[in-house]
Amino acid sequence: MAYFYEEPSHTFGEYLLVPGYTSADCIPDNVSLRTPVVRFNKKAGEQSPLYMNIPLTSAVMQSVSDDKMAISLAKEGGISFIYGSQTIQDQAAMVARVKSYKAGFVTSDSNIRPDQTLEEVVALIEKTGHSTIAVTEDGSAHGKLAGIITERDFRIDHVPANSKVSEYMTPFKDLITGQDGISLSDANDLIWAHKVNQLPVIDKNNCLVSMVFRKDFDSHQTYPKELLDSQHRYIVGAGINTRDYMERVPALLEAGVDIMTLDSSEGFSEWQRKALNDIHSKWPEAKVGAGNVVDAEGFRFLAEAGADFVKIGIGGGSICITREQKGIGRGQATATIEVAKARDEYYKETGIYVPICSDGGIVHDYHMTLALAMGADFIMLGRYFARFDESPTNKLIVNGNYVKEYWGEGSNRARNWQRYDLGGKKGMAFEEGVDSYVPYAGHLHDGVNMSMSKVIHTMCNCGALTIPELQEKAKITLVSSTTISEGSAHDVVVKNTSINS
Ligand code: RVP
Repeated sequence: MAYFYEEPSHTFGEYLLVPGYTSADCIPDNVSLRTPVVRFNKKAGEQSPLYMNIPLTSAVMQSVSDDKMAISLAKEGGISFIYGSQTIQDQAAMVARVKSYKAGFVTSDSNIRPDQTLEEVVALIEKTGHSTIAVTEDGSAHGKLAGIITERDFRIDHVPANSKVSEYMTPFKDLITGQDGISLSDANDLIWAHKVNQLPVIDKNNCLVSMVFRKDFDSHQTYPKELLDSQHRYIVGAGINTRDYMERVPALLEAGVDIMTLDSSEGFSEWQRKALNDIHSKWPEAKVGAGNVVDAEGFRFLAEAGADFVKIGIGGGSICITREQKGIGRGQATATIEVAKARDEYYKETGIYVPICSDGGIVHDYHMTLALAMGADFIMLGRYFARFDESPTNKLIVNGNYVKEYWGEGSNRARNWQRYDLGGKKGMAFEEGVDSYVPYAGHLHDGVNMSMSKVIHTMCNCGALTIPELQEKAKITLVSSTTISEGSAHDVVVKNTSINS
């Protein structure tokens, strides 16, 4: 006979945290959001081989995690999992770009040739959002430097037709440049000494290596939590599938990937066990998460198969229609609570702590705190990150509002059928995700800082200075639907509706 769960499953919106005692030292400045990502022998006093400084990862999705997102999130202390629904070469190239990015040194593929026109400069400025464009002899990223053109060199509202870049640019002979190998602080000294806004860094053949911008040096100073490897490169993750991992994994490792995850809508499967086993036997150093699962049995299966972390969630993603299409899934809060219990039992039995990640379904910032309080070591978000400037998708105006595009990996647009693949040839692919717009939310740095600030404040209300302490001390209550409506402004006419939740 089928198994029936006695209780309905619940999601984050149905819970609240009841504050605990806040002592005098329980202040936001003392809170640490550091959290483990990879399994470790906790009983033996070991540390996880990989920690994050904030408990956020960006989803393995075309519309969320590319190299630009990965750099931006690593600056904040989290990890992006670069999407796997692209060729092995393209994905490995994205990983390599993150690993070769030197904070403060920018390499742009969007350069221009001296014989191109100002109209083309304007189009490039509009496309890239950069106000300074390097001019190289052949227009390539590392071509011989011919000059620099910025939007201050001509009137963008009166662009003379057919004018050549060479007539308006600052030519090479008049540029202040730095030599390859210059440190960021020396580059910054040159920028200030010569009152320029940017410094092209060139090699001995006068070919462009990178650019340093005045604003980047300043911003570099504002990332105290940036997540770096032992060689001071940004940490980056990547999604893999259960079909081509024997080719994809070595390419990603070669590119310098720090952590991978099997990306599947349903991970309690023979294919995930086999993939984990094959990968760990061939590349013992490789770190691979697995999922998604929604119960204790699924967790134990993947933990025993060697998963370095386990991802939780089926059907709760904002763009996900799996529950409608196939009728599988579980409320994200219930799934997280049950898997967290299973993680703790597994630790008691084996001494091994396998971190768990609550994936999808975060709508309000406080849902992040709830997911952590319910036992998640970290969280994966798609919709949240898609809204920022740094996501790979177009920013558009729809009905007078700025939006960004956001589509599911199971949508016709992404065509990531591997994520839903059950092996064999039978059956037709059908959509498990939608293509959508999400409200535009500005810079990732501002958004993430605001969200983490809320998480930290709530932790203080619960008397917790660390995520494990929150998990131990949190008092979590289910609430009625009227309690939920009491929680937002009610019985008043709100004047300012811009409060960011
Ligand atoms: P959300 O943050 O609620 O937007 O959810 C993102 C998560 O949704 C992803 O990390 C993934 O687990 C899941 N997803 C991605 N594509 C689809 C789909 O097309 N159904 N679902």
